Amino acid sequence: EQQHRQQSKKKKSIAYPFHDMNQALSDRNKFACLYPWLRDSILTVMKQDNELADRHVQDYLTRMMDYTIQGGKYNRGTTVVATYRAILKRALTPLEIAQAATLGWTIELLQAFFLVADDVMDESDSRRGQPCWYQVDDVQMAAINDAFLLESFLFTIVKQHFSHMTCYTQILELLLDVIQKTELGQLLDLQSQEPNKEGDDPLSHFTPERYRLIVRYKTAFYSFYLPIALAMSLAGITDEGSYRVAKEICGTMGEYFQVQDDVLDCYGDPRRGGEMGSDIQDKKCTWLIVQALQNASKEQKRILKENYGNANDEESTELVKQVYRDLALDKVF
Ligand code: GPP
Ligand code: MG
Ligand code: MG
Ligand code: MG
Repeated sequence: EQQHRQQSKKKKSIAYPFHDMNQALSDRNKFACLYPWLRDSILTVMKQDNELADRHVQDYLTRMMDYTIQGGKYNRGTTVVATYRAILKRALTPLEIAQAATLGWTIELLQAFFLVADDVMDESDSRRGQPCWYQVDDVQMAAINDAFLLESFLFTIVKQHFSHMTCYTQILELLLDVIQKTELGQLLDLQSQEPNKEGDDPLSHFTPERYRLIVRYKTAFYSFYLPIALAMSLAGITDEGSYRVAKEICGTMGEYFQVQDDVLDCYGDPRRGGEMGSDIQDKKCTWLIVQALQNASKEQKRILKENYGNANDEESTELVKQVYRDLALDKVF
């Protein structure tokens, strides 16, 4: 409590859209209400500081942000609000909701930054039910720059809203640390897909240890640990032990989440909101292939080696899926 009262070093009043924060709306709806306001405040900063009032620039940025940031489930963003409330153990004031939601939006921007770049690297076609941003006709490789911009915008928001508070440095360090960890996770992920050298066992990297490392770094830090840790920072928690415990628990949750995602990629129903899976063709290090290799007979291993990661080959994919079925991996899950 005392730490919390000391949070604001100086007084700074930000004209949050309190009207929306006061309404009887769910956290998710209050969270969503804040988006146009935050987007426009980023655009205003661009106009003021960088003389970027040019209509072309403003219109492009508006379109780019609307396209890439919106449309997700906002689980990460709204978790900041829920965690903040859980830590303070009481109802939040409209200001507290607005602050926690703003911090939540920084994770949504971070996620947009990652996904725009990831779709280029993975040569994906669609995301959240629409073409990937780099697949839009007049965007293409400008998407790489847009990913960098999205990253920079999240720090614009953090500066605007939290630079007057004692938790500012902690928030910045958390974000920088988690960005680095996710990028290292992406590296591990990309390396597991690399074509093998002649004579190598093509699936030798797909071990449980390797899997665990990839998903903790690529997914768990930014999806599970970051929302909790940001809320902890906002609430004035500073002792490192608490963050260590949170990191451990969130790592396990993130691992479970990714295992589920991998299972849905193969067994999910595209008609019920899932995308058509492509992990087998893309030679992804998934929970399913790791499990299969752990339990496969010699003959099944041979089938997996010959057919895993054969892009655009439906027959190969079907053979891999048959091994998964024979090993009853859905039951194992
Ligand atoms: C998506 O993983 C990628 C990330 C969450 C991290 C990206 C990090 C960068 C530094 C770019 P994926 O490719 O396995 O998932 P999806 O199926 O959603 O593309
Ligand atoms: Mg991808
Ligand atoms: Mg990827
Ligand atoms: Mg997946």
